[in-house]
Amino acid sequence: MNIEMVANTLEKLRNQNPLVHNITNVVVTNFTANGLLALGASPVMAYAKEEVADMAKIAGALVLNIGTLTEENVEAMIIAGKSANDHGVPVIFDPVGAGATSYRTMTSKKILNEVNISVLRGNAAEIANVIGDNWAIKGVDAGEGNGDIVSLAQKAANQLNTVIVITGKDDVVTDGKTTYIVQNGHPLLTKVTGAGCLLSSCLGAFSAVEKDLILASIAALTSYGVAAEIAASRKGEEGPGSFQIEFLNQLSSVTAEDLIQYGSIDKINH
Ligand code: ATP
Ligand code: TZP
Ligand code: MG
Ligand code: MG
Repeated sequence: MNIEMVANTLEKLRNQNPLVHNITNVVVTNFTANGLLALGASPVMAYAKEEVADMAKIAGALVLNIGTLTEENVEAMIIAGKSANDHGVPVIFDPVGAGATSYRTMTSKKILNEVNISVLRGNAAEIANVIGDNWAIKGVDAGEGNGDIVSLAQKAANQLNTVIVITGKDDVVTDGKTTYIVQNGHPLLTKVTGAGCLLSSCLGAFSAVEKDLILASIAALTSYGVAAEIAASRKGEEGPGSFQIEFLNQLSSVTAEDLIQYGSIDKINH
């Protein structure tokens, strides 16, 4: 893989305008829809168990997010996930807050058992807790852990047989065999609620247009991180409010050339 392939994947997304079906949380719904639109995807939020199977099967990707989970929407997530699996639609899962309560941990495991997940994205604490490792979590934010995120991601990928994306200051992408680190991003993203959730939905948008899920994930992380860096350079000094708006602008205007110029992607040798 090279940076031109990553840049081409962004152009493919913009050309194809994929439909992304999200079952997400009440905190981030509007930001997620606007972020997907800005990036060049077509978002839909649909939660009723009577319709989720139909929506998931016509989508380019399905994104499941347990940020404000209820028994009802977990049931809908599983119905949607099975329909997506039956129709070859990639499923992204964001186990928001796994480890913070046993209900979130248990539900994450249940979804991973019942649905074939294409990409699992979370902070280090969420991924660790999903596979039964210890890592402190405060609500939805990763606490200090003492592990190495590359080993954690590889262990999770091998255990769950899926692509793992762990985000934080550096982002790791692995399928257990091939591993990359993406260093783009900006600390102001941690001051915008839903920055992780929107990223998971962007992973959906890229997975809809690129079957190689490692390439799709790297393209999502690089586009997202470079957009954040440009937004911070323009509006960061004004604070998180101005940054959030400028970040949406930059998700829409970040170019393939920007990724070639600013993308910071390293392959890890096993
Ligand atoms: P948490 O709730 O622990 O903040 P999250 O689900 O919000 O997790 P993040 O890990 O914050 O997700 O990742 C969201 C985006 O923010 C990713 O693109 C990531 O690279 C970026 N990011 C997070 N922390 C930093 C940082 N300190 N410096 C640069 N980019 C960061
Ligand atoms: N509480 C439940 S979901 C949510 C909060 C604050 C949003 C979490 O968003 P992110 O993207 O993980 O920061
Ligand atoms: Mg966050
Ligand atoms: Mg999160």
